[in-house]
Amino acid sequence: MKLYGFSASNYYNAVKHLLLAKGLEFEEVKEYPSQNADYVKIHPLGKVPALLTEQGAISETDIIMEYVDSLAAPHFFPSDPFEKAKCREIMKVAELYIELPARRHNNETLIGKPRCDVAYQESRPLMEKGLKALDTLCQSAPYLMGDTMTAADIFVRYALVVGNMAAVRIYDWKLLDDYPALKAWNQHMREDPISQKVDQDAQDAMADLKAYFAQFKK
Ligand SMILES: N[C@@H](CCC(=O)N[C@@H](CS)C(=O)NCC(=O)O)C(=O)O
Repeated sequence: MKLYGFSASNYYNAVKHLLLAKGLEFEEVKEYPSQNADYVKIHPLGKVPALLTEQGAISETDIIMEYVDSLAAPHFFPSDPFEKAKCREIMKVAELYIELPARRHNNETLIGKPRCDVAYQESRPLMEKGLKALDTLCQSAPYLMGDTMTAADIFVRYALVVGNMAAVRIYDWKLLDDYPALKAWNQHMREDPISQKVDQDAQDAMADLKAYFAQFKK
C-alpha cells in the first residue's frame, strides 16, 4: 500500500499512526494537496491523505482508517456495533467541532496571511462546545473509550494538534487546560512510541512544508 500525503498533516498522521500500530507494510509518498491531473486520479479532491491499494485508491481519513483496520488484527475499531458507533461519534465530534473550526485559522497560523475576522468570532465558541462534548463522551482512563486504545485515540490526538495550534496562536488559549482528564490523556498519548515517531517525522518535515507554503504568501 502507498500512503500519499505529508508528515505535518494531522489527517495523514492519523492514518500513518494506525498503519504503524497495526504493523502493516506501507510506503509513504510525499504529496501536497493539488489539482495535478495524476494526483486527482488518486484523490478526487486533490486533498491528502489518500491510500493506494492493489484494488485502487481510497480517500477520506476515517474511511481509510476503517479500511486499514479491517485488513488484519489487532483491531482499533471496536467489534461491538454500539461501541464502534461511539468510537466514530468521538472522532466525528473532534473533527467537526474542534479540528474544522480551528483549521479556518490555518491561513494565518501556517501561511502568515491576515486574520479572518469572521473565523475569529465564530471558531472559538464552536471549539469550546466541541471540547465540552468530547469531554462528556470520553472516559480518558487511560484511553478515550477506557482500557484499550481505539481509532478514536489516534484520530483525536492529531485533530487536537490543529485545535491547539489555533487555540494558542490565535486566542492565547491552552485548549485542554479546563479539561484535566483530556489533558492527562493527551500527555499519555504523546508518550506512545508511535506518536513520538510520527511527531518527529512531522517536525523533520516542517522546513519543507514552510517552503511549500511560501508560494501562497505572494
Ligand atoms: N475530509 C478530509 C480532509 C483532508 C484534508 O483537509 N487534508 C488537508 C491537509 S491536512 C488538505 O488536503 N488540504 C487541502 C485542501 O483542502 O484542498 C479527510 O478526512 O481526509
